[in-house]
Amino acid sequence: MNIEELTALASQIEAAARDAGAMMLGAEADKSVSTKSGRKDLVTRYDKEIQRFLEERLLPLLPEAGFLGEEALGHDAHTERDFLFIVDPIDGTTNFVKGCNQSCVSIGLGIRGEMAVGVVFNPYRDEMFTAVRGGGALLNGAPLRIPDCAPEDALVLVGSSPYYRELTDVTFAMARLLFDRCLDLRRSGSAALDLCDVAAGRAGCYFECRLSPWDFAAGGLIVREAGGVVTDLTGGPLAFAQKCPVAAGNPQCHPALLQAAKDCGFSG
Ligand code: LIP
Repeated sequence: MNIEELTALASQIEAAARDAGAMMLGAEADKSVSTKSGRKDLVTRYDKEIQRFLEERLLPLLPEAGFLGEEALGHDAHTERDFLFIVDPIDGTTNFVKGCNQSCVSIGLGIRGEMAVGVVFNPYRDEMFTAVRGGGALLNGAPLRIPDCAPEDALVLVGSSPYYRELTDVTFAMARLLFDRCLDLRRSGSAALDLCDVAAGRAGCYFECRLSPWDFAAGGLIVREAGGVVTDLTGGPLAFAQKCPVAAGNPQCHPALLQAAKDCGFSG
């Protein structure tokens, strides 16, 4: 697919994301909350309903694609296919449950293992972040170019990996080092929105010691296409087929994340 074809597809993905966002805004107070891997890993009936909705909207656009969603809905994701949608129907589910208004719909499209389209929609702020590989990144249609700034002038977004308690000590050790070396810390609770805030220059960098592909697939491309750097915490490439650590930042701040991981003995 060329950039023009990917851009046309991105517009259709945006429309689906916007309709999914409307489902979030229309949610009733009773969200039928349950837990998955542990007491901190929440899921609601809306996560599942929105994922089903997106599957019905997106697969007709690319019938040959697989669909990897966060919620297990009982059928094969076909991750072996050349085209693969990687979808978090509600990124920031705990925020959604608690009414924090800091959640989004995250839709990525991978082609033979490389991200080609990323769409993240924040319905609470009506912000549509979009990226096409080689075609740049947009916020509500306006080009995004990540501003560079030194770590000492940067906000650092921290992901606390709440589902992986074995990573708590190293996460907070890294946060402590970065608190000293940078301007200040922030924790939003949505990896995809954190990545978009880096792309928009609202923060200099973001790290999280373990994320699932649906958390970072779309946002990672948006950061890259805005001129940022996205790797794992050793500086290696992100793998979209598995959980991995994520380090994203403007070119001056990204190295500070890798240094903090090294100084704290992060081993992945
Ligand atoms: C969440 C991420 C967040 C991370 C949580 C969780 P979910 O995604 O966006 O940054 O700290 O562990 O992975 O589960 O709300 O879709």
